[in-house]
Amino acid sequence: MTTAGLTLGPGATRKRKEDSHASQRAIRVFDADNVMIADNVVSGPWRNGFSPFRLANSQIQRNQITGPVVDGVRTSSAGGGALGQVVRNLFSSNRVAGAGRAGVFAQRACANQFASNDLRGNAADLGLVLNDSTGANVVAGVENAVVVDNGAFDCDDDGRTDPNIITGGVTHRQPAPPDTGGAAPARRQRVPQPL
Ligand SMILES: [Ca+2]
Repeated sequence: MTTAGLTLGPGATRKRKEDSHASQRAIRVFDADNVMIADNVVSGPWRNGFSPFRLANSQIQRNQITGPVVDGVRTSSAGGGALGQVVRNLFSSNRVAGAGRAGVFAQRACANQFASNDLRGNAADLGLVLNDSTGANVVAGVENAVVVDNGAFDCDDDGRTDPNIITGGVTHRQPAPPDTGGAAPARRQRVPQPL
């Protein structure tokens, strides 16, 4: 399956209002393996631009998402607490700008690659968030803006957490150690490194 070349703009507003579930995400892909999501243009106040659920071994490339209310890309978001993961996908050369929270917000995501995306110009300069249910993802590229890595998930169920790997010229924040208990998260910023 290929989803390519769609243009989803503010003109879809009326339809979104009529179908409030679908309205949440401009592009929703679920229970899919080995698909290509490429060259789509999403603009306007969608909640999330692209929201994959149980997606594996797929390529998400060269999509342009501007102005989502929350996130440009949001993985594994489902009502009712449905479980599933987004695994082993390649997100490359996508651009997200103007998001209300983050360019990419990843949860329940393992072993994906985020490469050469342009995630600058989102709220608080937040390009990519990997929450605690992520692991073994690889982030590369120099235009990711701020990357927050809270990954602490055991993706292969071997009893050990599988850290995300963050490279490139990014501002890398890691969570406060669990024993601090403070309200203000500690921020450790690394000097940008060449690829
Ligand atoms: Ca593990």
